Amino acid sequence: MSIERSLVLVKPDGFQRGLTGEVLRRIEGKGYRLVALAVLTPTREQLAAHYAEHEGKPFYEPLVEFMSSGPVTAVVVEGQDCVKGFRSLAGATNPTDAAPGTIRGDLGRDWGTKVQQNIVHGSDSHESATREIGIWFPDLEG
Ligand code: DAT
Ligand code: MG
Repeated sequence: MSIERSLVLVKPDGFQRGLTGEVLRRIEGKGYRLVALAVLTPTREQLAAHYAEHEGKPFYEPLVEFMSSGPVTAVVVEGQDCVKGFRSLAGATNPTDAAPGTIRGDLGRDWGTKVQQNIVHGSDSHESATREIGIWFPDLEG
């Protein structure tokens, strides 16, 4: 049990659909704090760093293409075990599989959308969170 930070992105589909507020409401409702927030269109360089673990996979190029297609909201979230906790709020990667009650389960669209259009990103470990926060908020203090 520890207070930690996680890096959340409201992806271009979520941003475009006006779901940033809904995502933030769920994060704050859980008791997490917002430490930093920015609206920006990611560069391919940022995305290459962010998604380095997926380089070479079949979905990598479409993912980077999609993520650089428009603005996202990048958020640093802080709270008790919030890396795991936000992953629970987000639900399974594929919105079709995501449980009702989760962001992807409630808001993911199954009509003509691809898996990468799953509204949010959340860091998958404490180490990933530290690495990703450095990419999106290089000037943020500890
Ligand atoms: P997550 O975002 O749940 O951590 P991930 O890190 O495995 O999932 O993958 C990063 C993103 O890539 C994911 O949000 C959507 C996309 N993706 C993952 N697996 C995919 C697949 N099999 N086909 C298409 N897109 C995929
Ligand atoms: Mg991931």
